[in-house]
Amino acid sequence: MSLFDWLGGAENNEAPVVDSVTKLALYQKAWCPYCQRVKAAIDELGLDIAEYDTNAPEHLQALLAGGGQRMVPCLRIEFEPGRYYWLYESMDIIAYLRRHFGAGQ
Ligand SMILES: N[C@@H](CCC(=O)N[C@@H](CS)C(=O)NCC(=O)O)C(=O)O
Repeated sequence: MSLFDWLGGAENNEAPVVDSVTKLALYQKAWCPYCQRVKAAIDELGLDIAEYDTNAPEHLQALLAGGGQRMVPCLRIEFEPGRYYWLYESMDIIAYLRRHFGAGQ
């Protein structure tokens, strides 16, 4: 990981761009500090993004089935109806949200 990544500028150019936050959902856990970091960025950006707590078995199952890892946070991106990209890593999620849903976007 580069210094740039640590500073929050991580790049993930594979993650598909969508036109609305209604196509996004954050899989998270209340006590997870990495999730809190993402949620703070969501608040800062003023975004209204659905959140699913993976303490609920159905949400954990969806995350495992779709993303392949139980790790949170994970941003689910619906790039086509019913088709999802699963973006892990808090800094990548924050960079994605800032890049595509930040001020002036
Ligand atoms: N590098 C990851 C770390 C995320 C992480 O370690 N999350 C913990 C919860 S705080 C986790 O999901 N661990 C696996 C598990 O609970 O099964 C990030 O920044 O998002």
